[in-house]
Amino acid sequence: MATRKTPAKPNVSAEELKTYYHDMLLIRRFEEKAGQLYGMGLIGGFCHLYIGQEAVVVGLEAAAEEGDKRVTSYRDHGHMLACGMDPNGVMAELTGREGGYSKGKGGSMHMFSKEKNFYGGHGIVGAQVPIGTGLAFADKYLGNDRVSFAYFGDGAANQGQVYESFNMASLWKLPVIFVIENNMYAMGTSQTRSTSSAEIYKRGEPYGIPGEEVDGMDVLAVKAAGEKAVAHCRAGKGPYILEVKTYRYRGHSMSDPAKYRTREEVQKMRTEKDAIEHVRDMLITGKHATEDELKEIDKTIKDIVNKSADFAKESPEPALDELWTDIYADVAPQEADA
Ligand SMILES: Cc1ncc(C[n+]2csc(CCOP(=O)(O)OP(=O)(O)O)c2C)c(N)n1
Ligand SMILES: [Mg+2]
Repeated sequence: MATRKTPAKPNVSAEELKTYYHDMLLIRRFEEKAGQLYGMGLIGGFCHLYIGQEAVVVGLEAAAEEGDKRVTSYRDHGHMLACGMDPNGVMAELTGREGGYSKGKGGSMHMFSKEKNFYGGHGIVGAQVPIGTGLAFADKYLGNDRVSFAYFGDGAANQGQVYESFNMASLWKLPVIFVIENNMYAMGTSQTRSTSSAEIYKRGEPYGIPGEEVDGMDVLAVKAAGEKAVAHCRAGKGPYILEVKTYRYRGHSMSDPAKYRTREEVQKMRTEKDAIEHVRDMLITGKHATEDELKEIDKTIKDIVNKSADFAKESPEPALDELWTDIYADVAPQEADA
């Protein structure tokens, strides 16, 4: 894990810091609530929580602009909230209800928002990488200056399709940022047991893709790296790789007892590296916010999250005939846009 480079009093506005604090805390509290609902049997199937990794997506969203696109894996609730999707719709989808983003038929790993340019939620490890590359291809073809973020894990970085994507993205100078969220584990396998070369950000070198390592527990460092990558892509220079070092505090999914690492390892990360506590410290020590103001933010978030859980519980299950809808498109997308 890289050491933190952010000074105690960085050159950012109080408002900016408060926004990051808010956005990261929203993800954390939302995920904690999802974990509770799972425990109560209200969420079924798989559920992969993002707790610990919040600074990655919040930092990168701060570097993105309206119209940029994002696609990620099954560990996707944080990405949805960070790009502005409605917590009610996300929670209702988790509980398989009509009010969910996929009308309760997709669940945790299969949500999309055309409005927010969120292209999923993908359960097949690495599958989102060629999809993100394709999104960037579309933007290049259309001649706009949009950028796509393709997020994937350290485990997914060992997939062959990632390198096919690197090749095409570099060849055609596609505006895609490959974001490797290196949380040190792929299910129960640590990176040291699975990965021959530890510096994943260097794996673009044979394709001529620049890459860098980023401290993913420091939202300001992530944002700065994101801005650099975005500028590179928007200038037409092709893809960029960010290997963001992070850590997940919970198991791989809700059914993981996490026997492959020690409690002390998790505790050490939580106490020494937590991204939310770090911003909290900056806010308080830099006198950007008072304890009372932060309490107020905490309360606002608690209300949003509780409301989303109530909405999810009250929304009805999808009607039986919904089984036969949303299987094939009625109109081909090209015709719909014409
Ligand atoms: C093609 C494929 N192989 C295996 C799996 C089972 N699987 C699900 S998640 C996972 C680990 C992926 O780890 P990583 O890419 O590091 O992402 P993280 O879960 O840490 O976010 C595996 C092997 C799968 N879903 N798809
Ligand atoms: Mg991983």
